[in-house]
Amino acid sequence: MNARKVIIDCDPGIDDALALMLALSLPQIEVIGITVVCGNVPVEKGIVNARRVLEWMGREEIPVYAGERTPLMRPYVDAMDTHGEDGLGESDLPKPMGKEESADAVTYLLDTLEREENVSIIALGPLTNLARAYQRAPHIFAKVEELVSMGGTFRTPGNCSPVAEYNYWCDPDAAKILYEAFSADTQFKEKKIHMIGLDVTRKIVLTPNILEYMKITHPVLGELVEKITRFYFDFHWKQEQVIGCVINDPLAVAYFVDKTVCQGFDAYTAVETEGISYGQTLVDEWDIWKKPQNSHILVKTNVKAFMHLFLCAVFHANENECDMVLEQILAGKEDS
Ligand SMILES: [Ca+2]
Repeated sequence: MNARKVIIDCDPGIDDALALMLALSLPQIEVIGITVVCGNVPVEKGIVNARRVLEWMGREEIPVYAGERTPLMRPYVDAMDTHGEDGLGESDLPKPMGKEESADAVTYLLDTLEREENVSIIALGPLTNLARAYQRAPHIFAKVEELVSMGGTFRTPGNCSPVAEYNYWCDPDAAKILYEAFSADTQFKEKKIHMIGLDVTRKIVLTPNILEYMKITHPVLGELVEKITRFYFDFHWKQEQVIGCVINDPLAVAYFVDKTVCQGFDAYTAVETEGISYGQTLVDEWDIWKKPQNSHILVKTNVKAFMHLFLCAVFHANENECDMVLEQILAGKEDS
């Protein structure tokens, strides 16, 4: 199998850590670099967490680059209330050995896209690094093979305001620059931003039962996941009366390798940057504006297919056994 070359742009972050674990476990993906952006946590903490995950997965050779430390125009608001002061649920895990590379993330992104063919980006945080790269060299950034972005929301409420999801709310100007580019800049040649928004990610809940199964199939990684999600479990209970936690980012990775995990439609999408609805994604589902379509909006997801992929790839679950366990755990929840 020819693995596809991917740069993961992220803000780890508990669910980013889980997404990195998935990406590093899938034979379909070759993670060539990780770029960190300010988001859930400041860049310095995000780098430490990315390196922690690389250590857990025995992949310390993958380079990690420090990206933008503030959004393009707005003051920076982190999400450490959700992810803990360390970004990994106050898990107090040992510091990793490595450190970040000397080049900055934006320079690395552009150098790599210029030098190599068929490089895709999976963006799991605010789009600041990518917008900066596009602003600096549009013709190079437009070479990106595929861009999957966890962010935004179409029909379901936001998580930072009634209409806005955190990544695009944190840096709406960056999101706007990229969505506009994919609509108006012909260099992108019909490419779309694959928007994995809250419509689909909210369906992905890591429950105590699934966590228990992770610990049975791979005790070392299962216990790490338990350590980093405990805080997140508490947050979800207090905030939304959910037992377990929503894990947004891994779905973007799963969708990248298996397009049947989510279904959606093409549309023009605008990002609001002003007023009380800033960060909102306005999806022109009915093509009222008649603008070139810039996005593929995912609205349905197969929870069981995602969990199966995640558990088999990262935790080495047996395929048949995993099927049976998910039947028990997810009864009536598939294809939501
Ligand atoms: Ca993230």
